[in-house]
This record gives sequence, C-alpha cells and structure tokens, in this order.
Amino acid sequence: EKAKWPKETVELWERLSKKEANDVETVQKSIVHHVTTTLARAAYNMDNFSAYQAVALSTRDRLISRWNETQGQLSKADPKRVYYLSLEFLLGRSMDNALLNMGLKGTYGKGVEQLGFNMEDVIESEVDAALGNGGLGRLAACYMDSLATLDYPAWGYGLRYNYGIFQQRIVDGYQTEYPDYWLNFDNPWELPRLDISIQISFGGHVQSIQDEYGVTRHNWIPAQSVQAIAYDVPIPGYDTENCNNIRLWRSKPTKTFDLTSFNEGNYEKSVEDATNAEKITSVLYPNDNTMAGKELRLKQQYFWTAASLHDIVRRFKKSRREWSDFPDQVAIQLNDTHPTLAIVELQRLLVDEEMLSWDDAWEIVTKTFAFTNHTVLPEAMEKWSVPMFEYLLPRHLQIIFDINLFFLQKVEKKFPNDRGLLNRMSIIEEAQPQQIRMAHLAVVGSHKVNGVAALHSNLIKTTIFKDFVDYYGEDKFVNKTNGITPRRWLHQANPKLSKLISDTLGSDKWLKDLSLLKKLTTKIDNAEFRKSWMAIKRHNKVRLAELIKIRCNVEVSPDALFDVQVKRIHEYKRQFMNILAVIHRYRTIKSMTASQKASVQPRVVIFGGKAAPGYYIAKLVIKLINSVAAVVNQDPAVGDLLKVVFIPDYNVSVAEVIVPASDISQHISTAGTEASGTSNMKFVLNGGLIIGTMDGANIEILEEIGEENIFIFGCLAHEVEDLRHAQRYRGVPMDPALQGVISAIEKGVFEDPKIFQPLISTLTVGKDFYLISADFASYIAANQAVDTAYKNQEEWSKKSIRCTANMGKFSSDRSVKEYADDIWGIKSYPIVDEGHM
Ligand code: CBF
Repeated sequence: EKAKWPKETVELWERLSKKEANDVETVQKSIVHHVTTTLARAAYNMDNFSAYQAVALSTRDRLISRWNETQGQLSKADPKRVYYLSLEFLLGRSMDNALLNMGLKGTYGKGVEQLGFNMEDVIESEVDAALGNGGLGRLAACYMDSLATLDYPAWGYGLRYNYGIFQQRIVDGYQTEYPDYWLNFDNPWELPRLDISIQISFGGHVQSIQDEYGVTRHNWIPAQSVQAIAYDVPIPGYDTENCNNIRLWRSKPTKTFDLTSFNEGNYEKSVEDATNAEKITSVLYPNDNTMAGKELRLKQQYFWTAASLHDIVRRFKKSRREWSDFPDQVAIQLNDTHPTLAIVELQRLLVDEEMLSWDDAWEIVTKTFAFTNHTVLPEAMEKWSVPMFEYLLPRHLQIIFDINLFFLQKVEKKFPNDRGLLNRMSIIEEAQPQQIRMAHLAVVGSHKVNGVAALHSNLIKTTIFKDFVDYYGEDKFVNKTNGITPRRWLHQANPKLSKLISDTLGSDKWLKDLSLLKKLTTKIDNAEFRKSWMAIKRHNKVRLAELIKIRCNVEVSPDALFDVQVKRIHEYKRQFMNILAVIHRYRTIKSMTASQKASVQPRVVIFGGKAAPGYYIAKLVIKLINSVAAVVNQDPAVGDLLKVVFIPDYNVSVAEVIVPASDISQHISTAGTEASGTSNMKFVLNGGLIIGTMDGANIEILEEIGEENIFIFGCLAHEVEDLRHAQRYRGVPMDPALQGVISAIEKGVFEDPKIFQPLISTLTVGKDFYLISADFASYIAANQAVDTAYKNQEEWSKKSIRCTANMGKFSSDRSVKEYADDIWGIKSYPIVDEGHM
C-alpha cells in the first residue's frame, strides 16, 4: 500500500510515527498531556481518580502502538490463528498488569511519585472489569495472558456487557445485589471500532426453493435485526512485543430498523425497539454452574457467535484461499457450551450463503471447532426449548435437526437396533417441549473435546459423554488441566514474594518458565531464607487485616492462622460445611477451661463470594456465616481464638489481596463435583497450604507438592454414589458432631432458627446430596491437623516453600501450549519491534 504514496510523504509518516522513548520524563510528559488536554483538568486540582485516568490513557497509548504493530504484522504474515469464544472474560484491573507486562511499572511508578501521587493509590482507583462469574471467566483471562506472552496469534471474542457481575452488599447479614456501573466513566482499556458493525438477524421464517440444479436451497427471511459494534481490548504479553486482542461486541439498533417505526409516526415504538436492541448486551447473567433458560440469554449467544463468525470469515476471505483451507487457517475454541451456536452458524454460512455441499461444509466445521467442558453438574447443562429456539432462529433449528439426523443415522449404523442409545445420544431431548442439548451438539460438531483436570476429563468420559466415547473412540476426548498466569497471580499480586524469588534464583526467568521455581527447594533448609519468606507472608496478612477492618469492621490479628474460603457460593462447594465446622470449633472452645484454651491455635476464618441472586439456599449460607460471625466475634469467652468474617463483593482485585495472605485455604467440594478449581492453584503458588477433597485439580496439586504438604479428607469420587445410596435407603444416621452443631442452630444460638430451617433440612438423612454428614468427621480431623501443623512454624515455612516450588505445572503457559500443540495446531509468531507508534 505504501507504494501508492510519494516517497516524501512516506518518509514524513515514518518519521512522525516513531515510538515514544521509555524514560521517566517522556512518560511524565504524556501523563501531563493527558491531564491537560484529554481530561481538561488543571495540574494542581487532581484527585487519585483523575491521576489514574491520565496514567491509564498514557499507558493505553503505548499499548495501542504494540497492538497496531502486532495486528499489522499478523495481517501480512497471515498465520493460523486461534479464536477463543468465551461469554465471560474476568479481566479485573488492567493498568498494573499492562505496565508490568510491558516492563514499564518502574518508570511509571517513579514518574507518578514525582508528580505527587502514590502509585498504589492510583492503581487502586481503577474499577474491575467484572465481565464474568468466576472460574470459567477468570480462566479465559489467564489464557489470554498466556497466549499473548507465548506469541500465539490469538483473538478472544466475547460480549461487552453494560453491567458486569452485580455488586454484592451485605445488609443485615443478607446478600443484596446492586448494578455494577463499571462504564460510568470512559473505559480506557477498550478501543471502540465504530466502523466495524455487523448486522445480526433474528426471527422470521425460512423459504425453501429448488435451484436450477434441483437442489433445495434455504433462504432465511428474518423479522428483525440489530447491529453488533466491535470494541477491542488490547492484551499485552509479558516481556514480548506481542499484543493480542479481545473483541467484545455491543448491540445497537440498526438505523433502518429505527427509522421504519419512526417514519410510520410511531416514535414511542421506535424508541422501544432501540432499547430492546441495546438490551442484548446490557447484562451478564449472574449464574455460575447453573443454566438460565431465558430468551434474552439465547439472543446473547446467537448475537455474539454470529458477529464473531462473520468477523472470522471476513478475515479469512481476505486471503482468497479455498474454503477447504479454512481449518488450516482458523481454530475456534468453544469455552463451554455457551458458544455452541457458532457450529450451526458456520454450517449455515457455508451451505446457504457460500453454496458448499452439506458434507463439504460439515467437514470444514468439524475440523475447525474444539470444545472445552467445564462441569458435570446436571443443573449447568445448557438446553434450549425447541419452540423458543424456532421462534428466534428458525433456519438454525432446521440445521440442528439435520445435523442430528445425519449423526444418529451413523450411530444406528455402528450400533444397530439400540433405541435407548439413540435417545441418549440425540441432540434433541424428547421432553415436553423438546429440548436442544447443547453439550451433545458441541461434541458432535467438534474434533476434540476436553475436560479441565485429569479427574474431570476421566469423569466426562465415563458419565455425560460415555456413549460418545464408545462411538467416536477415546482419541477425541482429551484432558487439558487448567492453569493460572504467574504474572498476575504472583508477580503482580505478591510483589515482595516475586522479588524474593527473583533475587534467590538470580533472574526473573521463572515468570515465563514456572518450572524454574523448583530450584527454591534448595533453600528450604536455609533459616534466613525461611525468615524472609514468612516475613512476606506476615506483611501480606497485615494488608489483608487492614482490608478486613475497612470492609467488615472487625479487628483480626495477623498472628492468627488465616483460613480462607473465597469462591462462588454453591452447595457443591460446601461453604455450608465450613461454617458448620466453625460452629463446632466455637462450641469446643466455649466448653474449654482456661488452661485448655491456652493451647488453642487462634484462627481467622475468612469467607467471600457471590451467590446467584435467585439461589435461595446459597444466599441463606451467606446469612448463616454472617449470623455466626456476629455472635462469635463478640463473645469474650472466645476472644482472638476465633474470628469469622465475610468479605463483601469478592472480585479479582480483592482476590489479589486475599490470595497472598492465606495460610490455609479451603477447596472442599464433594468429590467429583468441582471440575478443576483454579483458586487452589493461586493459593499454593503463593505459599499457602490447602485443605481439600480428592476433587478437581486438588488431586494433581497433591501429586506435584507431595501428600505431606496438603490436608486431604473426605470420600472419593467413586464412593459418592454408594454413600448417597446408603444414606437414602439404609438410613445412615447423621454424624454426632454435626448433630450437636445443628441442635445449637435450632436452639437459636445464632439468631432466629426459623431463618435457617430450609438450609438445615438439606441435611436431613437421605437428602444430604453433597454428603456433608459423611465427610464431617474427617473434615474436623483435617482442620485439627492444620492447627497442629501450624504451631510448628519452622516446619510450616518449609511446607510453604515446597508448595510454591512445585507449582510449575499449573502455569497457564503450560495449558495453552498443550492446547496449541494438541488441539489448535498453531505456532508462535513473535512480533518484531519496528519502532512504530
Ligand atoms: O475450568 C474453569 C472453571 O470453570 C468452572 O468455574 C465452571 O464454571 N464450570 C468450574 O466450576 C471450575 O471447577 C473450573 O475450574
């Protein structure tokens, strides 16, 4: 393109688009420039928030130049790319991360301090981008960090929700929800691409006509359409020039749509239609591991997958390759079943619009897509009612029925005369009304299906996808154990520990090769090193104690053992069991003599997490935690031996304070229910020990760090069904210690017992689905083992170091590399710094 321009013009552009230098003064100039021009503020009349805005805008300038360079070089080279389709990207704050990844934190820190601001306060002024519920969304964010760091050509595609996950406040002990106005001030971390607008249609009907060759062609005549507008979020890699992209779509009314009603003189209707169009991307559904069968959610899923595919296909078409090359240029990863409609949309585009034969199109589709399953919980399995689906996407429904027909014909051929099997494997569930099983569609339309931890990947093969394994064979079903980015979860969240590790290992190379942490084991017997290690933990505990004072108005001692359970509130995660054990501890302490109390290990039990707004039992668990806290924290007979706090509005930036400060954290799901868990990895990487069941990634953590460094209890996944059966039909009595705890609640020790009755009845013999009673005794014993171990601080510090040292496997760099090699077939494409802005 340059060739079109006169030489002098090209030279002028080249000269003027040179990158800015990275020294303190240049950085300060750009900050001041943004203060005075972009923000139009007077230099001496600024608060931390406006300082943050200016620093963010200056950081963004640098991000954008990397982003331009990366996207320019990738467009030219056109390597195979992966597209990660995720309805959630839980990014948290961006500024600190961007500065650290670009290697500019020190320069900006100095520049900002000299300008009269404290960098930590400036960083704290940023609101979280909370476009996710929990593990699944945070995993997507970690994977984007690793993809960028490893120079993989990758784009994320998601939705730009106006409101992220709700804000949680605790009122009278109960969770109350408030909207998250995260876009109230401009968001500096996105680039609106108002020129990239795609029309997305819904509803209407299908016309079927025979073409000149006698082939039936289907023409979808939609009833309405909206626009998808792109917003790009640059994702810089660590210690590389590469800067990838997450494209988030926002819905807007189409002009024609707007004008039709307006021209008909129906102003109110045109405004209403516009609002309906904008509604599509207004809220993130606040459900984690549960399915919301709402029409608007289906609209979101189609809007997002259709816009993303349109974009991907447009990019592919630029290269003028054959359609059969599509899977060599494009890999699409489905993060859970949420984007499964992309399979149907691609088949529709290829058959209806590009006129490929059904079989040619289907071959391209199935070579392109791969699917990650994140749960085996039945309540989380996505299903859409056929009538609702037909109303919104009539042509897509026909395609799904055809995919199903051709698939079942093949199954029938391989396993003749097994109607039960066909029923079980069908994409359509024969209920009233019929339901579309999205997980089945995702399996049928993908070339690989993966679980997210070894146990989970085995479980999906023997439970929900068993028939599919029999049909396709084992090779299609693989494991990709989750990972976390050490850049955010150690380097950024725990700067002191990061520095100690780099100083000890002689470099910070471990940040890109986490297996290097192993060398820390040579320092375990070094008392000086252990002292520094534990001093950092204490420093982090002091910081958390301050946060607890501010948010919960409770004083806690940093010398006590900090015991943490922070995650979404869910029955399967068993926060209920934790608080019941806390009550048991409270009662035990109350029954002790003064001399017995002297040997009790003081403990601060810290909870945090949101419950889905409609999840009544989970919300009652929060209420119980707060009622117990109110009694325990005021009881002089207990004093500092036990404190209980519920930190409201748990999110990524709060996690960055909590994780480095934990001594022990709880990962105590009923065996076989937590697919992986990733907070377990974050805690252990930061030298926190864990107490947990043999579930999800706990098992692999145990394998890496050794069983003497982890507190394991409870039944095993393969025992669960027998235990449930024994409870139901043999009336196994409730655990006696648990019985005592329940009686205390029923006697009204913690507020009016009527409040908690629905919760307690989930423990009735025969109904205790999550096996709290069966696991209670071993849980109490494991907690006692924690107390005993913690008293020996020297041994504890050795365990803590051993934990961190052996966490190399759980870097998301390892996970992403496995996906790239085994599933996507993509290669790194390092970006060259050509010095352009
Ligand atoms: O794989 C990431 C995480 O996903 C979930 O949060 C999910 O939403 N299904 C699982 O519950 C976690 O176990 C898992 O770590």
